[in-house]
Amino acid sequence: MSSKPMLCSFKTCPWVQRAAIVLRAKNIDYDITYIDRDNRPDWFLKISPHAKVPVLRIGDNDALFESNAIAEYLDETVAPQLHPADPLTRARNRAWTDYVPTFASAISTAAYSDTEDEFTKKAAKIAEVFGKLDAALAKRGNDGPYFNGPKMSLVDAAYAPFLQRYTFMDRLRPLGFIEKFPHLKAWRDALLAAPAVKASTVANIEAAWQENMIINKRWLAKFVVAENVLGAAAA
Ligand SMILES: N[C@@H](CCC(=O)N[C@@H](CS)C(=O)NCC(=O)O)C(=O)O
Repeated sequence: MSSKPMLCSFKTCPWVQRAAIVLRAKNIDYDITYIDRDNRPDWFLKISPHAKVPVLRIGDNDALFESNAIAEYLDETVAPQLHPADPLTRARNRAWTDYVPTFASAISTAAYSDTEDEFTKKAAKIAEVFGKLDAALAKRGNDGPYFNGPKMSLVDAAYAPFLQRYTFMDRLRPLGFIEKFPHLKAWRDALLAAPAVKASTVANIEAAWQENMIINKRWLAKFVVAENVLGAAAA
């Protein structure tokens, strides 16, 4: 990669975080530009066909969108390779990576609930997606701590942001789901402790996430101690 890539982001976006984890895991020097969600600049709208983040700008003339495409591009162009070399393992990894939007949606739709009743109904779906991942981890044929063993892979980078968002929810309102899935819990613990994951967000990500709950008037916001977090998303 000839010049420094630039990642376009909103402060708390988990899909941007996926790309940032890959950049960090490969020690790629990059810039990050935060876009105002309510006032997206023209230069950004020109390079983001769906007006979404992440977009990775590469050099003066190229830009990529979609976190999975960005992650794969980085993996194909910058060592060390994070996707496994063995074709069968790689295909299994891809298959589980394809499940990320369903997994993410179970967590996000619960987090965005407006009432307790809605939250309880939506949170039930989390146990279902957790069960599937736990079974996949149990069958993966290695001792972890990551999906493919001791080295972090693209599939790890894809799930880590959403396991982190679940953890934020769980700390506000204990849900008791992950404790039922020991393989998933161990994976979550390893991912959240990984240096590439820790370095992939703003330092106050949990406070910024909590502030978003308040700003968007979500039901979970009632468990946030407002004075601890106000201003975090802007900082
Ligand atoms: N499939 C996309 C999802 C990206 C996405 O949904 N990003 C959110 C922010 S976290 C977004 O830009 N939403 C558009 C909006 O808020 O209008 C990807 O993997 O990159």
